[in-house]
Amino acid sequence: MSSTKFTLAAVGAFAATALAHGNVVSFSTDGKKQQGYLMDYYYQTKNGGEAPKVAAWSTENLDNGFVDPTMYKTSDINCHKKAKPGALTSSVKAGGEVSFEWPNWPHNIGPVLTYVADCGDDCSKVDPSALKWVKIDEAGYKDGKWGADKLVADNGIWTTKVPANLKAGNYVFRNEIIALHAGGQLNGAQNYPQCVNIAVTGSGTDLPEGTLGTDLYDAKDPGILFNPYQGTIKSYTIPGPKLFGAASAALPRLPPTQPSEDDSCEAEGDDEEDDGEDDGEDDGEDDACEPESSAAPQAPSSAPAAPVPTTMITRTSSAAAAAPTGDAGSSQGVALYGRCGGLGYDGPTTCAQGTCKKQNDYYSQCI
Ligand SMILES: [Cu+2]
Repeated sequence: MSSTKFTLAAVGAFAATALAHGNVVSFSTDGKKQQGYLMDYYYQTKNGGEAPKVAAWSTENLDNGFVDPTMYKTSDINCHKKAKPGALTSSVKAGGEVSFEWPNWPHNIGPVLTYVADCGDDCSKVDPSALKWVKIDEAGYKDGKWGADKLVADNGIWTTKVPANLKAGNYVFRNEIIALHAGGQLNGAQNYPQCVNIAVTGSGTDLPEGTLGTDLYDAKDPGILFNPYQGTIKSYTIPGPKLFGAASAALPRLPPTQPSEDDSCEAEGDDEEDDGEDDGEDDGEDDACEPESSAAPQAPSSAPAAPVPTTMITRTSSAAAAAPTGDAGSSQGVALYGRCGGLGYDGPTTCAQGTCKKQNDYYSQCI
């Protein structure tokens, strides 16, 4: 995993990891809560099951990690790694609100942005690399606070107002946090994009030309290669295209800041070896998207019962974290991609196929 390599390279033998926090586990439109994509669904599918149909996009964000600037010119910058469109489409009124839930969000340094991309007749069939993004919401650095400070203060809920004049139609909404605690070094920024299909209703007609995902950012943009530990921050240029409805006068672009040599953030580089399971245990209440109320997504019954952390727990780990070793030759045992260990688990620990690998303290898996 490139993020693992990067973090390990950056911080040496040790890295602090935070519990899972890289996925939007639920979202709300006009106050109505709906199911997000959970990493459990990925494992369910791998186990031959069927994942619930949701409007949120699936990803293969198996380490609850991020997209880094070396991936800005790949399709993964659109909606995270190997993202595929959600099967459903939710809806919101123009002028209404969409909220995204990022449980246990630990990074308070960096901007938060929301984009929409017109997906034509059917968002469930769209190719992410063809989407053209229009930024409808951005929070950079203001009055001593980052956008992400607000997200943390609001318990991981980010709320975006849909422009009242936005053209009615089907959109992919893209909420993104760019964590900059390591942004002082080249390719140290961490982008966490998450996508959901939402139709905007109303009578709006405005929709500016959008920007392809691969054109959104550059590794050396002043708001990407940015040292947040430079003392008093006098100005911060939010990356990406201009905001919907903003005047077209371009803001002066500052030269990129010097990469910092002694980045105190390095001690908290993270995200490798985060767990590959959800931490938001949504109860499935009011989960259904409107188009398929008879097929309401259910909480996966085989979901590993991970304790929901109430605070961010930091621990140190090395790449050689102990993992129970499965007996790959056994004809008995856990199926490929099944759970084979972790705190609170008391099932079989040998794998019928593959090897039992520790993903985190709560989850080991036959892979
Ligand atoms: Cu992180």
